[in-house]
Order: sequence, then C-alpha cells, then structure tokens
Amino acid sequence: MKNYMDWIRTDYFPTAFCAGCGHGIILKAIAKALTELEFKREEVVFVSGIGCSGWIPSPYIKADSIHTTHGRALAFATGVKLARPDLTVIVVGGDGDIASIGGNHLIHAARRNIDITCIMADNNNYGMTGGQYSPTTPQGAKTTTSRKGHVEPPFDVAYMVKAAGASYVARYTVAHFPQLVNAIKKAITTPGFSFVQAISSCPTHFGRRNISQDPYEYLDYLKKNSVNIKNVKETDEIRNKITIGEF
Ligand SMILES: Cc1ncc(C[n+]2csc(CCOP(=O)(O)OP(=O)(O)O)c2C)c(N)n1
Ligand code: SF4
Repeated sequence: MKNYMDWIRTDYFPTAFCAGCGHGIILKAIAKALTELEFKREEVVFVSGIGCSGWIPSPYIKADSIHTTHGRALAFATGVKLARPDLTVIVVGGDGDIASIGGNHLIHAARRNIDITCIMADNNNYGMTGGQYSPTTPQGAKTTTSRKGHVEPPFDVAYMVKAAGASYVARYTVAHFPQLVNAIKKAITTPGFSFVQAISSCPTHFGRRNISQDPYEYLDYLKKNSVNIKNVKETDEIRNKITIGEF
C-alpha cells in the first residue's frame, strides 16, 4: 500500500472517538509506519482488548484483527504468534487494558521476549467507562474515582517492561508524531518483545479534569511537559514531566 490512508477503513468514518481524541493520531502513526515499512495486508494481524484504544485497529485498520476481552489481548496474541510465527503480530490497548487488568500478561510477555509488538495508547485513565483512574494516572490527578486527587503513585510502565526483559521500549506522546512513527517502525522490526508507550490525549475525561478539554491545548501541554531521557540527569526533578525517548 502506497499511502497511509490505504490502511484505514474510511468507510467506517466518522470514527467512534470523541472529537480531538489522541487515539486517532496513534491510528495514523500505525498506518504511516506500516506504509513506510512496505507491509502487505496479509502479513500483519492486530489484537486488541476492550477500551476506546481497542477501536484503533478494530475496526479502523484495514488488516485482520481480533478484538478480544478486556486485558487479555497479549494472551491471545501469544497464541496467534505461536500458531502463525510468520505473521507480524501487533497488540494495541489502553493503559487500563494493558497495564491494569492485563498487567500480568504484559510483564510475562516481556520476560518471555516473544516476538510481538505492543502499543499502549496511554491516556492516563479509563476513557471508555467514564474516566476512572488507571495505573498510569499521575499522583494528584482528578478522575471520577479520585475526585480530590489520586493518592497513589503511577507505574512507570516503560521502565517496568524494560526491566522485565523486552527487546525494544520507547515512549513518545501524540504531540511527537514523527518520533512516534519511528518508534513504531523500530518496534515492529526489532525481534522479540517490543513496547511503545504512546501517551495519548483524552480531552473528554482526563483533559477536562486535569489539562484542557481543548485538543490543541492538550497537545501543547504534552509537548511542553515532555523531556527526552537523554537530557535527564539523575538529580533532576522530573516528577511532573513526561520522560520520552528510547529506554
Ligand atoms: C473483564 C472486564 N472488566 C471491565 C470491563 C469494563 N471496561 C471496559 S473498557 C475499560 C477500561 C478502558 O480503559 P483503557 O484500557 O485505559 O482504554 P481507553 O478507553 O482509555 O482507551 C473497562 C474497565 C470489561 N469490559 N471487561
Ligand atoms: S472517552 Fe477519551 S479516550 Fe475515549 S474516545 Fe473519548 S476522548 Fe478518546
């Protein structure tokens, strides 16, 4: 396919995403990565769980996909890869899907270093079910289940997956589009388990309560509050920053 739009099922437009949802940017980034890698439709299979993020491949990417149960996408994907090692298997899920209910599958997929790419569309909350806190909700953030500010610290999922044994780990936001496309390409082409934490925007829930309901202001916030890990010293105070880069 010569153009990234060839990978997208435009006959399903308008999408189910809210206006300004960052998941649409991740959809485009995946489509661009597949186009630039010159993949054929029949060489790739997507596996997703339940959540707004699950809609990214299913139904919007024009390739075979399995829309599985919440949290279990990596378990299904492991089965797909074992049965069809010739296929490129890509999992797309949310921070709730991949790091909360599916967290155990995530660390063990990384430990096994099975040849799967996992893209976690991380909007810091459960978007589909109304904005509850997730394992990546920053401390102090307001959600429908932490109205006065979340008391717990978040997981640093990229470091966790790296420590568990993954071959390739990167984190970029939807405001870093070229870097995100590049990371997805590297993830797909690196043998073993690859993980891309794509920090997404959820203007409807997380944005409204913590950043902005305006999609442009949200992207601006992500850009201004990110720092590349190459430029971070151990002594730096980065608690309120998003560290991006390859881990
Ligand atoms: C076993 C199970 N538990 C809970 C749910 C309800 N549920 C659906 S989506 C979702 C969370 C979605 O959040 P996330 O994975 O972060 O994706 P997002 O919608 O933010 O993209 C939950 C808890 C479910 N469908 N199945
Ligand atoms: S609820 Fe949030 S994550 Fe879901 S489609 Fe709307 S903006 Fe996107």
